[in-house]
This record gives sequence, structure tokens and C-alpha cells, in this order.
Amino acid sequence: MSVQVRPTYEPLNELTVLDVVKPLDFFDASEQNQLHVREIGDGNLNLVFHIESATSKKALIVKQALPYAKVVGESWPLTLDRARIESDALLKEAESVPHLVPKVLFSDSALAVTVMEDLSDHVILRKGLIEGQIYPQLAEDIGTFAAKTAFYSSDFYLHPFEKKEQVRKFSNPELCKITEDLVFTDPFFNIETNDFPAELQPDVDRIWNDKELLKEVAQLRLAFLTKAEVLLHGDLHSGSIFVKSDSTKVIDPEFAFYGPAGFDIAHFIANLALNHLSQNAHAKEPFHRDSIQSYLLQTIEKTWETYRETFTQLWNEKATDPFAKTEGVLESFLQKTFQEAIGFAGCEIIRRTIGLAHVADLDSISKREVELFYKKTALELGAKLIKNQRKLTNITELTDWIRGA
Ligand code: SR1
Ligand code: MG
Repeated sequence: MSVQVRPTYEPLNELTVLDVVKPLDFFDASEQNQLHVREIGDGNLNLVFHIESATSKKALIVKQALPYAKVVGESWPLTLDRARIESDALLKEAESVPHLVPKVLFSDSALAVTVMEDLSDHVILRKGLIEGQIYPQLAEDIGTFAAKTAFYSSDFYLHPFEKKEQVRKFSNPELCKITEDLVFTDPFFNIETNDFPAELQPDVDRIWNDKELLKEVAQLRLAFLTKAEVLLHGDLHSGSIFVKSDSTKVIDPEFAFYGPAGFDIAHFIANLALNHLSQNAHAKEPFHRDSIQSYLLQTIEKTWETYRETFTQLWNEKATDPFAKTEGVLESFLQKTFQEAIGFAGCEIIRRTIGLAHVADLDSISKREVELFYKKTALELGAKLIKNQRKLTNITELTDWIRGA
């Protein structure tokens, strides 16, 4: 009788990762001894190995969660369960948008490992945008991703028992706590982990002392804490999206959980808005700046329109909610989602400017005074979105504000 011993967790290295890959038979026997391994993780939290056959050039990715946040070190312990959440979220997303997520080939919750399709022919969207690249399919793909994953995970579609089972499965308290702190709390108080240049102190003080703003943030934070509306990616910024001209892949759903419907789309829009601001510094010529900025604004508009249209179509064809045909119910859900998204986007813009985790779009501006100018502008834009979220009814009003920032 053979006894199967469950692997115990150990951080992988460029040698031991092969013990995970070899039994998968992804590579032919003749290739097994010529695999080239590189650790390529540049995110805040995980190890990522790229494993390629020297002969056939076939490749795959092994992602392993570390028991702490890599960005800070071992002093910040972090659950390994996020690896299970990530692979389960990728599999769930693949049920409705298989073309928009990497294929999962294997996962092991004890090792906190997910093995997936290699996407080295894509680039991280943030990098591509900073370089001034344009991705024609991006808006439709992200609008579709957000709408389909939202609708199919919601009470509008699922039986209440199934919905509650999914909420339980995607309970993700530790990763949600990171967002609760880093997005919705710390940037609005004088907390040590905030990170901003001293010259911004007067602008930051203005935020910390703005009672109207803080009241709105408290409500957005409560919505994030309590509204289990749809399964979210949970961290849909432009570093969580791989692109090439004809393909979009949403990666890294380790922050997935059931939350308020507008949250994912808000983070995507906020990161495009930050890139829009930064193009004033990055673009080499005015003509190129104008064209990338107008592309970014069109992308924001088309993403929301695609979300709205796709969600509406699914609602009309597939909703099981007893009030689905009642006049105004869908419209009021979409309006509430839109307005909340504007508030969430404002929080994301502010935290990426003065909180712990920044974005390269602003941080890589080489001239100090230019960087400071656009960071101040980002803070003003973020505060405006949070305070005026309920005044907006149309996506072009939002893009007008971003254009005018
Ligand atoms: C400690 S994690 C910092 C940030 O990186 C992730 O991608 C999330 O955005 C998180 O807030
Ligand atoms: Mg990530």
C-alpha cells in the first residue's frame, strides 16, 4: 500500500520549483533536464517563476504565495490562503470570461502554488501605458470582464444558497484588511506607513482636515466592508492586467472577495486617470500626449458603457431576481454602482499618491517639481471625485473632470 504524503509548505526556489512542474507532464521527458528557471516576481506579495524549455520554448508560470508581504518583509505576516483564493477566482472567472484570464494548469493549497499559462508575449498594462502604447481592445475586454464576473456571481442570477456558498468560499479577511487599511483608512489619517514628499504636507493636511471628504470616505469604507454584492477581482489596477494589441488577460485575483459592484471598475478607471495625469510629463511631444490622453479618456468611457450594456443584456436575458422586470430596478442598481465607483476611484487615486503603495505612473516622473505638481493635482482630483460622486450621472461628466484636472 502506498501512502500519499501531502506536501508541506516551503518557499520554492529555482531548483525546488521543478519538483512541482515535472509531474505535470507539461514538458516532454526529453525537455525535463533542459528547463530554464527565472524568478520574475516584481509585485508586492509573491514569488513568480518563469519556466521555459530551452528546446521547444514552451513555458509556464508557477506563482507561490509567501507567508508574509514581500513588499515589507517577514514582519508583515500574510495568509497563504490567498493562493487558494487566487486559483479559485481564476477558475470561477474562466467560467464566464475564459479568454480574459490565464489558464490554470494546476494548483495546490498546501504549497500555496498556482501553475498557469505563460503570458510573456504580453506586457503589464501599466508599463505599456507609461510608454504611450495604445490597446484598442482594452475597454471592451475590461468592461466585459467586470460585467460578466459581476452578474454571474450576483443574487440577480444565482440561487441564494449558491450565492451564500460562494460568499463563504471567497471570504478573504486578511487581504480585505489590506485594502480597508491602505485604500480606505491610512491615507486619510496621519499614519506612519503613508509615504509622500514633505512638500505635499499642506495638500495632505487639507485632506486630513476636510470633514465633508472624511464623511464620504467613511461611507465608502463601510460599503467595502459590508456589501457582498458580487465576486470582485479586488485589485484591478493596471499592474493586474497583461495586454498585447489583440489580447487582454486579467491576472492576480488574490484579493478576490464578495464586495460592492462598482469596486473593480473604479480601480481600473482610477489607474487610467493617474496615467492620464502622468502623460503630461511622460509624453515626448504634445501631439503624442494629446493622442494617448484622448485614448485613455475614450477607454474609460467605453469601459463603463460596455459594463452597462453587458450587464443590462445579461439582466434582460438571464436574471432570476423576482424584481428583474420591475421598472427602474436595474437602472437604480447601475446608477448606484456608477456613483459608488466614482467615490472608490477617488480613494484609489489618493492612496496611490500618498499611501503606502504608489504607482510608477507618478513616481517615475523624473523632474521633482513636475512630479509634485501632478501629485497635488491627483489629490485634488481624488477629493473632487469622492465629494461629488452623487452629482454625476454620466460617464462623460467624469472624463470631463479628468481632462480638466
Ligand atoms: C502590501 S500590498 C500593497 C498593495 O499591492 C497590492 O497590489 C494591492 O493593491 C495592495 O494595496
Ligand atoms: Mg497583485
